[in-house]
Amino acid sequence: MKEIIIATKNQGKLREIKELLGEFNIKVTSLADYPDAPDVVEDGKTFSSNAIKKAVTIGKYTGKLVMGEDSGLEIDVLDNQPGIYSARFAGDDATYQKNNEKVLKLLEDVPMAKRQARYRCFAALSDGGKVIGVVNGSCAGLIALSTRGENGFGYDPLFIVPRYKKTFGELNPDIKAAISHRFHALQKFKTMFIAYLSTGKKELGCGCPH
Ligand code: ITT
Repeated sequence: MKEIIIATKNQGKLREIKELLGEFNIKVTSLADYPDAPDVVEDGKTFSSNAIKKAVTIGKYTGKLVMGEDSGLEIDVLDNQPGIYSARFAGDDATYQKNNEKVLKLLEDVPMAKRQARYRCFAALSDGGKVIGVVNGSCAGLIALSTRGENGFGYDPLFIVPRYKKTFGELNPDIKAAISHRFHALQKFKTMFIAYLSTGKKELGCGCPH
């Protein structure tokens, strides 16, 4: 069975990506299955460059198909912070709770009408370190006045989806899976992946029976 490695240590992301790739007859692994893989230093200035760096570093190390995913939250009134620094917004020892507290503190005096935000997700595909492509998706929302709900991970207890007037923390994970930034990026990723696998076969003259 073919394998794709998701170059992540984030269990929340991995759970969602596995779910979204569920229909594929492919083995989905992650960095937990490659404990000696090199650390990826996320020093890119954009989500895209960090996603590519994850895919290329782990692709070169393993020689396999790899997805690098970089994502985060952009808040309008904070000039799109935390952005690429979402995981470590409250510092190197940041936890999801500390990050959420920092967001709430910074937005203390900001009324609901000015709390627009969006999640963004970039997903890069590499084959043995060669970049095949990078795709992205986003999801618009509002930052709540306090954390609400236990579902999801990261900023989800703060992220209100206007259509439901509930946070991703409160909403059923199936709803997040159908509308999130990751869902939109992964739809495009699947198209790119299928196209690559079919061209790859032709180029390699793989000896398949057809
Ligand atoms: P890897 O680099 O190992 O993949 P990471 O958590 O450091 O893990 P990122 O650098 O891409 O990954 O940072 C993503 C952060 O953005 C994540 O830790 C959350 O704080 C936030 N985030 C991204 N997607 C999210 C989502 O669907 N729900 C809640 N928070 C999310």
